[in-house]
Amino acid sequence: MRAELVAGLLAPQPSTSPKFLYDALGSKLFEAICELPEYYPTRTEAAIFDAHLYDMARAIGRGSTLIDLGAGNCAKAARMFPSLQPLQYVPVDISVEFLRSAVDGLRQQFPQIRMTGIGMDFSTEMALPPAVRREKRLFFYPGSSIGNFTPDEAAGLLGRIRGACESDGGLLIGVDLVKDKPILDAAYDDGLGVTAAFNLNLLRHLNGLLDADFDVRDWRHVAFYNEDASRIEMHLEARRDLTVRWAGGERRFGQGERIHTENSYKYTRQGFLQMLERAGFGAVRTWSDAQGWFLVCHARV
Ligand code: AVI
Repeated sequence: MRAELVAGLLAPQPSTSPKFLYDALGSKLFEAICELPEYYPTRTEAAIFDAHLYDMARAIGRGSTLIDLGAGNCAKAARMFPSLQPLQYVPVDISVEFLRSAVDGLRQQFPQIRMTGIGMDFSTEMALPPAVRREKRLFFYPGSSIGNFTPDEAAGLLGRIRGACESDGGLLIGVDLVKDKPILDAAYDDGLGVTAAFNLNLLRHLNGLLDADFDVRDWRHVAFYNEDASRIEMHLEARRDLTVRWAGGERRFGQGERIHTENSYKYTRQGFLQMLERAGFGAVRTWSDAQGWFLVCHARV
């Protein structure tokens, strides 16, 4: 992790992986982002699920093994239990302790569902233990987190999910769609400055991980929709010439120089359906909101 971070900071165009945005405070700030009026994805996706839950359950069928990728507090999947009635629930997350307490709570509420929590970085591997039923696996990947991967990485992840679906599984996934630039710009640069705090908090996290001396007051949040690349870009920009030091190294940043901290790709409906097809999925059903801002897809093998 250290080597990866230092290599990113020393690159000609410095960058860090978006996973470093999520320390304890970063995760809380992301929860706050989801409450912002400008950040439409969370509430738009939730409204699609609320409106079509039973239609989705009919399309998917009951009695699946529900594998929740990046489960977090497991709340999104738990809302689907009454309609989907899964036989087994398998939340997967890199943050094991957080997952353990969420699953303990859910076990009391839904004693009839077998639950197997897994600590795994599913962006690089999809090794499910034998305790996970092979029949009717339903992978659940809401929140448009697929957008935080490059299209090549996203295609690789979809291919690995397809491989793990076996012969009768599927994928239920949420995807944020291309829309007018001012809406996207505001969603990632809100008036209250919560997204700015989320981005700047990365520097505090790096100070802890690298024993570095970033001063958040020397940096400013920059986020904009890059229409050519179909993605939101988040950066941290140096407010003045400065040198950052960490244990074993340092880098000089000129005023205006940026660290690229996150991309959030936006897809067209057609473009995403093609990606699912290329990954080897067959029939796809989709649900969207009236404005066509967000898409939920169920793809069968
Ligand atoms: C987690 N992910 C889907 C969010 C997004 O919209 O790309 C992360 C985020 N970054 C800034 N605001 C929200």
